[in-house]
This record gives sequence, structure tokens and C-alpha cells, in this order.
Amino acid sequence: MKASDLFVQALEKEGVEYLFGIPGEENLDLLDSLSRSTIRLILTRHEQAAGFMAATYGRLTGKAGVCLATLGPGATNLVTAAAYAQLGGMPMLMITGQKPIKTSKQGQFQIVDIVDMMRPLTKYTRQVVSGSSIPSRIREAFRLAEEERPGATHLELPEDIAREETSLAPLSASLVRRPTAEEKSIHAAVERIEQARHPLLVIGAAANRKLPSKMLRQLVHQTNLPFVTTQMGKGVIDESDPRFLGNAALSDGDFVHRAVEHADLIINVGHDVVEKPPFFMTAGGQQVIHINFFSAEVDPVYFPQIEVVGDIANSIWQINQQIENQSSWDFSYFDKVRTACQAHLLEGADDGRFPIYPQRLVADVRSVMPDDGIITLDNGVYKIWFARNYLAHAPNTVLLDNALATMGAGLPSAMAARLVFPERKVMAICGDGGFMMNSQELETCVRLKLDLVVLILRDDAYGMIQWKQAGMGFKNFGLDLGNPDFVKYAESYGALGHRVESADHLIPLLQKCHSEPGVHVVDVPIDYSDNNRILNEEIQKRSQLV
Ligand SMILES: Cc1ncc(C[n+]2csc(CCOP(=O)(O)OP(=O)(O)O)c2C)c(N)n1
Ligand SMILES: [Mg+2]
Repeated sequence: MKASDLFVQALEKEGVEYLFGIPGEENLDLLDSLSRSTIRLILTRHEQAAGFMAATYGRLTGKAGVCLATLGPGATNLVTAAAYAQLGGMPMLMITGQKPIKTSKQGQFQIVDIVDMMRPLTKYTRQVVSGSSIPSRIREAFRLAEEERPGATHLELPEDIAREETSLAPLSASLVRRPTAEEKSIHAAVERIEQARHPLLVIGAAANRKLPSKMLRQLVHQTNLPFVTTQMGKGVIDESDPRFLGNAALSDGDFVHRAVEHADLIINVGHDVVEKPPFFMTAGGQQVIHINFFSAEVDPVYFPQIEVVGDIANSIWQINQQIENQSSWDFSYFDKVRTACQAHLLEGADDGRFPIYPQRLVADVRSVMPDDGIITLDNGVYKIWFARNYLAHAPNTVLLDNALATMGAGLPSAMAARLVFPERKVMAICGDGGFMMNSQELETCVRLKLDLVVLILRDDAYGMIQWKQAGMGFKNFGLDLGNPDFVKYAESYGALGHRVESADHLIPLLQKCHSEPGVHVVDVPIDYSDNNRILNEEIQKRSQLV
């Protein structure tokens, strides 16, 4: 058989279901082999979107999502998605083509050193230089993409190698278990938690996996430990739990930061330094226990005293087996923080103004989404409102990017979520800026018949930067946009376009979109005029009163 057949068989052996991307002439042998395989090609309109879809597939399943591009311009279009997967800890394999490497008559036409270009963006990047290396290269690319901490890998398959004859077979994955934490570190952690007066759990990105979520739920139920989440830790434990104090969406000055200041011990589970720190350690300040797959990356604001290194779910399980609830634990101040924070979250949730108030938008979206429904956020100022105000009830139901924090991923990640969970409701929530960065994928949605709801929050501006500009005392300059008529734009793709006409119109409209099949694009005029006052001033003042 030809080497590209072996390549595709190796992908099948890894359990690959989808290949997202845009082939070029350098991928035609691979495409031919793919036509005889069980893998479904998801053809997109931009490689970046294919990469975001593959990364999100990986984030949701723990198995590497795979994307495909040609050499040169196709491959350079993948770089933002590579960074997205790599920083976000999402397993993804990128496959790119290349001109023949043994002999070529085309000079340097379209040739860029893609393997080198991918080096800072991946855990592993290689050119496949012979058919016989395919089984080991593919196994290695999957092993590294999926192993903690997950990330991006890249293989370049040149045209002439794809066409080589080979008689090898793919390699199987080994049976492997993650190492678990050593007993003494568990003892030390348990002892410290039992001695603390005001222990607090902080749940971050790496805890957003299936088993840690179950174990953390058990720990909280058994001990009543209060908890806060980071943006990428949302949903690990149901945020409607009475022990949930809030989300660290803002860097400081929010209600959750009062809880953090008050804690004498922070149990920091799954902290990932790519996220903005949910708290800052100071010399002589509170103690921190670091629980993660890896030891802590020490920096000026993070130098934990105790580390429990190993499989997170197992560590929490072991702690749970040993810990005894203490009458000396005092959570009374945490309760006050929770009450004050919850009261503040309700403010504006029924505001009737139009264009829509962000707090009202979040409350209305929450009320129409089922507990297991998935929202995928692009990047804009609304991300802060959703992280703070939208309570996640299940793991990975709020897909936001607090790592690369790129614009343009909201729609592609919703598309991937829809493919992975065809029975669940999925809603993309994008700004008018971020949506337009990958809006061409509406065609892909329509072609694939993906039932989706896409909200476009229209402030006719790059609002997030306007908010920062105002916060820094600069005058409003350089951030206002024009927009297409989003209803007509959606319709031109064969999608269904809607426009919200009043605050009270939002809930019935979203319910209608969810109950009818098709790609629903909803133009939501939004009022950001209070962002600066509330996010930069009011929250700080009000939280100081607790
Ligand atoms: C690819 C990319 N370019 C630029 C930025 C910087 N940036 C962050 S948010 C933002 C504005 C987002 O505008 P929009 O999508 O309209 O959302 P809004 O804040 O207006 O709701 C910009 C330019 C980014 N994060 N990613
Ligand atoms: Mg905007």
C-alpha cells in the first residue's frame, strides 16, 4: 500500500473520527486514502477555524482533535489555533503537506519551514521523512498531545513520502496510568487543611476533567469546604452549590478576592499559570497547597508551601479518605462574601433597557440553557460578565479561552461541541468583532446541518478595548466599527437571521431558536455604557464593605 494509506490507518487506530481542514494539492494522496477510511472530513472555509474545531474536540473528549492543511499558506493559517491548543491545554494534532523532499523542480515556490515555525507552538513537530517512520511518528504525536499537560503537536507529510510504498502496520497505544501522589504529601496536605481556620478551595483549568470533577464534588460534599473557580475551572463543581463563593473573572477587587484574602490556607487544585492568577501570594501571607499533575511553576506571586503532585482525581480521592471535618473551621466570613456576591449578581438581571444590559443578557441566556447545555464564548468584554454571572452546572459547559484569549474561536468551538454532543443544546456567544473573524464558517454550519444558535453582541465596536481605554483614563478613540446587517448576512448563507427588538423579546426568541432546527444567528444590540462604572468601580467599592 502507499504510505498515505498507512498514515490514515494509524489515525484510525488512534480512534480519530473527524479530520477538520482544507486540503491542498500536496495532500491529495492523503485525501485519496481518507476517501477509503472511516474518518469524516470536515471541510472548513479557513484553516484557523479547522484548528479551533480540532482543539475544542480535544478539550471536550480528551482525545487529540486532528486538523489538516496544505504547505505554506495553509499551514501558516494554523498558527493561532496551534497557540490556542497549546496554551489552553487542549490535545490537537496538525497535519500539513509539503512539496517532495527527495527531488523537486519547483524551487522555493510556497515553501516555508513549517516544522520550525511550529516549534514554539507545539510539544512536538516533525517532518515525516520515510513511510517506515509513520507508525512511530503518529503514535508519538498522539501520546504527547494527550498526555498531561495536553497540547498541540504537528506532523508534516511531504508529497513524495505520502506516495512511497510500505508494508508496515500502525502501532498500538500502550496501557498506561498516570502516576499518583506519594502518601506523605497527602498526609502533609490533610494535616495542614485540618489545622487551618479558614481553608478555601480554588479550582482551576486542569481540574476541568471528568474524574477530578467527581472527586472534588465528593470532597466538598463531605467537608463543606467553600470554593471559588477560575474562568477555565467553571463547572467542575456545580456553581449553584451553596459552598460556591464566586468566579475570579476580574484580576482583583471582586467579592471572591475578599474570600481569598480572608483564607489562611488556599487549596489550589489544577492551577495553570496560563490563566491570570486568581490570587497573589505574598511573603508571610497565607499558605498554599498546590494539587496538580505537575509541580508548581514558581514565580514572584506563586510559591506554594506544600505540593501534592500526581493524578488530580486520585489525590483528591486520597485526601477525602483521610480528612476529618474540624469544629475549628470557621466559614462564617465566606458565607457573608457569598451572600453579598450573589445579591450583586442579581442586580441588573431583570433590567428592561434596550439595547440589552449585559447582566440581563447573561441571566436570560442562563434561563434558556439546560444544565448540560454548552455555551462557547469568543473574546470580548462580555466574557467577564459570563464568567462572573453565568453559573455553570456541569464540567465543560462554559467553553471560554482564558489562555491565549483569542478572538475568532467562539463559532468554531460551538461547531465542534455540536459534533461531539449532538444531543445537547449549543450556543456560541460572540462580539461583533470576534464573530466577523470567522463568520465564513456559517457556510460550514449550514452545509453540515449543525443545529446551533449564534448570538452576536453588537456594540459596533471592539468593546473590550474601549472598556480598558476608559479604565485607563484615555479618551474614546480608534475602536468603533461598522457592521453588516447580520440578519441579511445570515440569510445569505442559508442560515436563519433574527434581531432582538426589546429586552423582553430575548427569552422567547432564544427559546424559539432552540426549538427549531437550523443555524440561528441572533443580532443582539448591547449596552456597554455601564461596564466601566460597574466592573472598575462599583464592584471594588461594594466588595470592600463585606
Ligand atoms: C485575534 C485577536 N486580536 C485582537 C485581540 C485583542 N482584543 C481582545 S478583545 C478585543 C475586542 C473584542 O471586540 P468584540 O468581539 O466586538 O467584543 P466586545 O468586547 O465588543 O463585546 C480585542 C481587539 C484578541 N484578543 N485576539
Ligand atoms: Mg463589539
